[in-house]
Amino acid sequence: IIGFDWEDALGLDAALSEDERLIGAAARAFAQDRLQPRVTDAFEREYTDPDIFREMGAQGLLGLTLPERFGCANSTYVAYGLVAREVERVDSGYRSMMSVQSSLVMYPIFAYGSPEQADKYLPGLASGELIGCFGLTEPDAGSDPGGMRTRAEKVEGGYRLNGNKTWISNAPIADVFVVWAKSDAHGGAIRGFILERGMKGLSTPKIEGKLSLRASITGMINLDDVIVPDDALLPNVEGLKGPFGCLNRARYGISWGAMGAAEACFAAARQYGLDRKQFGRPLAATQLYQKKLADMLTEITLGLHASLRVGRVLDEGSFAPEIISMVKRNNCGKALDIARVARDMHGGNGISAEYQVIRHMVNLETVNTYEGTHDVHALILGRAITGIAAF
Ligand code: TGC
Ligand code: FAD
Repeated sequence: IIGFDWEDALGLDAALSEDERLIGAAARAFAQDRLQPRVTDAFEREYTDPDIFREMGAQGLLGLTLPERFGCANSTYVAYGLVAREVERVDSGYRSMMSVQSSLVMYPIFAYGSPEQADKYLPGLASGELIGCFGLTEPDAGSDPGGMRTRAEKVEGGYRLNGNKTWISNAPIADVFVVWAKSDAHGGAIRGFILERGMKGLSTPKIEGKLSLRASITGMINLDDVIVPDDALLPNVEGLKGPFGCLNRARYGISWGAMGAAEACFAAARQYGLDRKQFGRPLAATQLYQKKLADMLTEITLGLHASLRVGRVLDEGSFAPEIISMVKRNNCGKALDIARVARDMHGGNGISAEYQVIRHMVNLETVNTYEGTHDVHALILGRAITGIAAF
């Protein structure tokens, strides 16, 4: 008889390699020992500790899938997903810091950069000595990044960049900026540029007053006649497939991360229901409470296994981006539903920072929106299903 394990109902653990299991366990220990104790205070004070990048780097969690010669683990996308799950079990903001660094900054430098660019930036980004950010979104170009206004103009020995990026994770504390702009020297095509802190005309004001993802700093990247040298251009990609190639990886990681946040909410609601008595019995002894737990566990289990399958496909090397849209969209939407229900199951205590669920709930509002909103991913799938773009 195979016993039922509510923490691993369909045997995810058994489907992992030994290495993946070890990486997942190490990430869990790191997240619980180092991140969990500081998150409530960080969220309350809207404080992002830059040391977290160095701590993640020391733990080998940054750029996990990239080669060892850059100080990375050369591991699988499944392992990367497990790390995202463990970090986001604590807080979506901390996972955000990790995914931007790994998938949106290190990956494009590795995949589209010159060997010199890779050697210059990747070791520092892997150790967390350097902090990176990714500038695609603009005030008037969010879901439609093709409508960006940021321009790169050819000048002698380099390019002059003008424009404004907004809602950029890590920007106010970043050292390295992967910025996407339309380049006149390339017929107006979108190209990637690597910028550095301290360049004249580059400023990164913080966006204040977020009520979601407060432990992860967000800002703008303002480019006012910023001159970059020729070798700041990412030479090996042109067009929207550049940023989307990075987003595929980050969106995939988010699909695991969102399930980590959902698992935290589910486990908290289960324990609360066992501990809390009303009408002379534990809340968990009521049919409604149990139905909610059963729904949560089912969605988490299906979501995790779908992400595992997508991870295996990514590790095989060729994939349709739509499968990533499917798990990013589904897992974010389900995680948000689970967090809202878990919040309700905690009654009045559910709105308190101490019980954590409302922090996950408000964080997941962001996670459901960034890297392509829930509806934009529906439209990506709708286009693949019907052959008609309905954006
Ligand atoms: P479309 O015509 O569909 O495509 C233009 C070109 O891009 C290629 N492409 C992809 N390539 C690789 N992977 C993908 N997923 C791709 N999707 C598209 C496509 O093949 C084409 O290439 P080519 O060679 O023919 O030119 O483009 P569109 O303008 O119609 O786009 C529509 C849509 C909705 C798919 C797209 O714009 C979209 O995904 N919008 C959402 C925007 C988004 O996700 N922004 C994310 C900003 S970064 C962020 O949020 C970071 S938060 C991080 C954190 O803190 O964790
Ligand atoms: P809009 O595109 O204006 O969408 C508003 C609403 O309209 C949404 O519900 C959307 O689904 C809907 N909608 C849009 N188009 C359609 C359509 N055709 N049909 C039907 N409905 C539609 N960006 C970066 O580049 N780098 C980052 O590091 C980054 N970090 C972020 C961190 C945070 C905390 C947040 C909140 C955002 C971040 N973003 C980042 C930006 C994020 O990717 C965008 O917010 C997201 O892509 C949505 O764009 P938007 O906010 O302009 O919304």
